[in-house]
Amino acid sequence: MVSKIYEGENIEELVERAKRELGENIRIVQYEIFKEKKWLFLGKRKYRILVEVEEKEEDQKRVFQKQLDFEELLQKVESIIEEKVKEVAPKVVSQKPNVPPHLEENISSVDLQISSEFTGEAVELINKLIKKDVFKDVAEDIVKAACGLDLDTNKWDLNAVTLKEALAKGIKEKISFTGPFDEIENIPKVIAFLGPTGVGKTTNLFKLASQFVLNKKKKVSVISIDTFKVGAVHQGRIYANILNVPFYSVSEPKKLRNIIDVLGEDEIVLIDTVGRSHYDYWRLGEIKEILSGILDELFAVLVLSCNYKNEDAFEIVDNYSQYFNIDALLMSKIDETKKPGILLNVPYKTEIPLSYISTGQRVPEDIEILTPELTASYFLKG
Ligand SMILES: Nc1nc2c(ncn2[C@@H]2O[C@H](COP(=O)(O)OP(=O)(O)O)[C@@H](O)[C@H]2O)c(=O)[nH]1
Ligand SMILES: [Mg+2]
Repeated sequence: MVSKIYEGENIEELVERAKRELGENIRIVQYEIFKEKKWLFLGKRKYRILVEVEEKEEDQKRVFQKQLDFEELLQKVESIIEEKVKEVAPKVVSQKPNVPPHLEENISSVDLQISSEFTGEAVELINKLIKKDVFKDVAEDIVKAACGLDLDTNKWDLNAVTLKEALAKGIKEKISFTGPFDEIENIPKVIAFLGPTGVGKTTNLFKLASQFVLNKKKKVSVISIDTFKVGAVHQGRIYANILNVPFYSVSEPKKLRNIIDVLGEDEIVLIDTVGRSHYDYWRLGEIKEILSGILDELFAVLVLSCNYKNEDAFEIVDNYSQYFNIDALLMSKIDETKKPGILLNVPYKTEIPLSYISTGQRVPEDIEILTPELTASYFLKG
């Protein structure tokens, strides 16, 4: 705030002067008429105005600059930490207690010779899957579920009409699917989106919010767990405004509990969480702490990008599983990869059901519910 006093004989001139010096947005907060004494006589009539102006733009710029400085500092610190984590990464991976049993074997596997139990189209399909980064044992087991024993050769071959049908059948048998969240039995009231930074939590949360509100006529509220308090919730607020859904930003467990308690029974609460880097796992404790009052009723969705390599995806699932009971996987960015092996490997090995898949950047269009058929289709393209 800037304030300044102007004095003169012509009020219009004073205002003009103030505007020239302080800008168009001035406010006149005091106004006085007086006469200056000159010897024994009273002088001419004069005006005195006190003018104030909000430094709105400048203030905002300054706050924004502060945020940028802070972000820059955080990024520097985090890139140093990331480097350090990378240095010790091999040790960390080999110590993981929950690494799926066949993972190490699969990663280092050089011998991709398909089991001689298979023949014909079954071999063709297994090969297709392996080319798309599906683990050999996963590919074989899924395909086997769609096979019958060929009596002539005594080997497994497909017994469905098309490859897609066969693969969908195998996937249906070996992997589970949640179906739309609002149609699950005992509809989850509170759904939290977890996952590394940039994976697509916020955008996909709002895609679903939009579906629930517009297509299903549900009541939805969005709560952002803000562990940084530096405006990371800004994006969420913008989407919430566009969609016209209530938006809260919370950083304390009690406040979260209170908000959820006052929301209607039939309301779906979508919780967005904010991460900063791939390696900020220590923040999971912080997120869990804020969610601590509602863990019992929480439906935890882990968002994974289909373009993650197998190793990274399993490491992420492993880390998040140490803090949360993951109820569903939401797979993002299928449009960004031709080798979406993790789309089968992760649900197969971890037994966590698949839910939705995000197919692009457009909000709210680019999201679909995953079915065995749709999942199969991504492995038969190209
Ligand atoms: N190509 C593509 N981009 C996506 C997809 N889902 C999200 N994104 C983009 O990924 C970026 C990060 O998304 P955001 O939701 O902010 O990630 P968050 O940090 O996990 O909340 C944004 O630019 C999104 O538009 C997707 O399915 N395909
Ligand atoms: Mg986000």
